[in-house]
Amino acid sequence: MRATIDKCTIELQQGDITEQHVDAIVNAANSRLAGGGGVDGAIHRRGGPEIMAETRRKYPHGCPTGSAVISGAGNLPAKYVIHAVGPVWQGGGAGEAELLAGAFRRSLELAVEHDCRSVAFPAISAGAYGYPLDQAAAVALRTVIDFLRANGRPEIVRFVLFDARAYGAFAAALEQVTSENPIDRP
Ligand code: AR6
Repeated sequence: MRATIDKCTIELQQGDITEQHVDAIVNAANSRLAGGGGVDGAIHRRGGPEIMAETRRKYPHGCPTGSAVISGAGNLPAKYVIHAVGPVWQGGGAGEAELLAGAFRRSLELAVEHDCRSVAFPAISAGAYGYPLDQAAAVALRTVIDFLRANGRPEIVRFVLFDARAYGAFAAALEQVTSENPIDRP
């Protein structure tokens, strides 16, 4: 599924983010940038030790929740890995939506600053961090659409969803967001 915002495209795809041939892939990291399971585990496993060596050197204090930092991509096909830190779900009253939006916004800013034309995101916070998938999808898509409208870049933003349930949640949220706020949906 895809949607067009001005000259940019949002794509939804089911698959593995480590296999994406895009300029930057986004990691669902933790604030210590210490590695872990899920997307983070897959990225460091396939990308090799270079990635963590670089983040340790450049970001010894980690990255605050709601923000992101950038590194090279080691052995992965992408050029960069953007390490975004989403919030742990605590019921919705602890500023989770704003923190999740911040992680997406800062990732997109870093992508633009590094001239990335294509960026792939996972469903940040919707795995180990427990953010309800439908709500995570709505925040992610609204934030990306607002950013693309304001900045006209990056050209391609792809959401790579690991399973059919996550794909379905993002597809439903994209339908919903685009019907509230009509955009071109070929
Ligand atoms: N490609 C795309 N999506 C994936 C992949 C993959 N290879 N693997 C898992 N997913 P999570 P979080 C999906 O847990 O919730 C780590 O330990 C997964 O099904 O990776 O932000 C970090 O170190 C889910 O829908 O990220 C942190 O401590 C989504 O990606 C913590 O987990 C996000 O799940 C971050 O938790």
